[in-house]
Amino acid sequence: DRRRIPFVTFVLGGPGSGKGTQCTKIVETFGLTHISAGDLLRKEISSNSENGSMILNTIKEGKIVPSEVTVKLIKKAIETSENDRFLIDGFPRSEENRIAYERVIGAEPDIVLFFDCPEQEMVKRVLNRNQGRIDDNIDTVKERLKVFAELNLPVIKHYSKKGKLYKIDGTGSEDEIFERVRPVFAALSV
Ligand code: UP5
Ligand code: MG
Repeated sequence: DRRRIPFVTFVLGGPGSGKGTQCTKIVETFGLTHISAGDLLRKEISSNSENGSMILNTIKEGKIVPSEVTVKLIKKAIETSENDRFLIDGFPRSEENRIAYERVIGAEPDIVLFFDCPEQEMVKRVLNRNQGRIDDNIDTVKERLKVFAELNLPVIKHYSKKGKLYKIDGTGSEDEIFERVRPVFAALSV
């Protein structure tokens, strides 16, 4: 039977901290549905939607797309899914994003994962990715790091105060990191 209110995990961390990589592993092991805000926005660009060029320019500059646009895409992804347990990856990126989400969805997330990783390691990973992302260049990465520190860290602090934050050491191999994540979901048995 479908839960009326879904179980939601926000997955946060700086650019290249391993959010997407770890979400894939969580999906494989625990069966949650992965909703990547960045992927939803990139899909909007490639589908030539009305907001496509605005989103492209915002991502190119490493800035944050207006909450209204992103929340709408996330809401649709939740509503069209058969699942009732979600990983929302790379969102909310600011207090404004957070407040817009909580207002529109009408609920707070159940838990928040934060992949804590040194800046130099994040830069190295992003610049090595080589998948043609328009924001994977040194200038945009610097801006993404700045925006993360200024606007996303306050969101992380907010959920820490609420006792919902799981801070995960984001250094080491992908498997080592996943062994730090595993107990979070194993204990919830969600
Ligand atoms: N890698 C992963 N784990 C590794 C490990 N342990 N050791 C060595 N290498 C590792 O990993 C990054 C790279 O590192 C990969 O090549 C991976 O193989 C390797 P990944 O798992 O992709 O890290 P992730 O944290 O997902 O990095 P990403 O670059 O996706 O993070 P961002 O937060 O920068 O990107 P996102 O797609 O979320 O957002 C992009 C832009 O969209 C934002 O800058 C913003 O402009 C816009 N946006 C919004 O405006 N609003 C939103 O809500 C979301 C996005
Ligand atoms: Mg990602």
